Amino acid sequence: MPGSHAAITGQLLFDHKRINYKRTDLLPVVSWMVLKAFRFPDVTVPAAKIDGERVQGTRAISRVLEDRKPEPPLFPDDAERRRAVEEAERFGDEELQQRVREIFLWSARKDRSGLVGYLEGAKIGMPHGLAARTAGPFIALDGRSRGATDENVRRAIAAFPGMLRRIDDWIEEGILGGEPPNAADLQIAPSLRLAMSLDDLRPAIEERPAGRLATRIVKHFPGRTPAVLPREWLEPITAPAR
Ligand SMILES: N[C@@H](CCC(=O)N[C@@H](CS)C(=O)NCC(=O)O)C(=O)O
Repeated sequence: MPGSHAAITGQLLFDHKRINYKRTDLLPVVSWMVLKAFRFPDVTVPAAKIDGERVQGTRAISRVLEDRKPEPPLFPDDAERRRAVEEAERFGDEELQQRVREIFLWSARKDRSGLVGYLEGAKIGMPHGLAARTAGPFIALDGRSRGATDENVRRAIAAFPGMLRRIDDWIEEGILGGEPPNAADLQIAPSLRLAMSLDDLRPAIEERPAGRLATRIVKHFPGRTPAVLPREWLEPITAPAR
């Protein structure tokens, strides 16, 4: 979907390598069946067919693309810097992306009024308004299957300040934020942009280096979700630093 952070990373990787691709939009949950029908081993996007080979997952895609078309590079040549970029990419994939997903799915389940925006430009074979209006059970199922529980969401919000500090530090050290961007920039920026589409989280992100990096890399991110999270859950990101 246009508002899927992992799928945006997939697109940015192809764009970075200047490789043309045909994008197929899939509604969440329906995507599980379609990906199985196309014999992908897992049920997540991005899932790509590259020269006939099925490649699934943002980190698998970045490696296959780097291997097939080394220029422009996604990873630095220097071994130590490469390890640092790979660690930042891993963090973006395994930690940040999932925490943001939990918070987004929980929030979208509470208030679907902004959902239609995340479909901007999608070709899904039905009017976007209808898809958004009937999305309730799909979001609920997706939320359950991806662990968007109260407990996980509270934990994700509590982890947010530390994750943002880590990203700001990487920017200061030059591991993130260089020009052209590397695989870790392209992994992390879409997750930050999805987080910034939530009115509850945007103020804690947009004015810091992490937020500016995200906006530079993902110029336009579709969708917006109103503030719905309980105030006390948000204390870790709203309380003034002591
Ligand atoms: N961390 C993996 C997984 C990506 C992932 O979970 N993608 C989500 C969309 S953002 C998905 O396919 N969700 C399927 C679903 O939950 O219905 C990656 O970066 O490729």
